[in-house]
Amino acid sequence: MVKPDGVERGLVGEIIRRFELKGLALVEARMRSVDADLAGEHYAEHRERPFYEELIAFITEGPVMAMVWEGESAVSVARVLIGPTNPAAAPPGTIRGDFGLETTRNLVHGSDSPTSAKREIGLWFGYHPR
Ligand code: 3AN
Repeated sequence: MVKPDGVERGLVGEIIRRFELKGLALVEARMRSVDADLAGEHYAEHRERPFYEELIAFITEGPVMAMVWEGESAVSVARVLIGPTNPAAAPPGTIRGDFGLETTRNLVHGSDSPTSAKREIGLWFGYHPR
């Protein structure tokens, strides 16, 4: 998902370009705004964390580009392209390393496992892949 900061800064095309050049295939994309219910479901595992309120406020501040990408090791490959959580410490060449500075406004969300990806595809696109 391209988060509100990435959409607002006009980075959707650049982020899609990087995934496509790597060889992943875009199979779903939907630009949409996020209400507090969807945000809370999406980030349910972070509910007890100190940054939770800030995270929900941020993800609901403007539209996001939700996407489904397919390919060999898609989850781990996407996470390599995205880079570590804190953009200030992310290496150049990664999306966060090239375009971000702050941990909350870190441009992209990527599912952290195939199990999370299936749950999130259900949440955002309403179907459950095999
Ligand atoms: P990632 O997106 O790199 O998998 P997670 O799953 O640990 O990171 O955290 C989910 C989101 O919560 C991050 N993308 C980031 O926006 C936010 N977040 C994580 N850690 C912090 C933190 N220490 N301070 C502020 N926001 C954070």
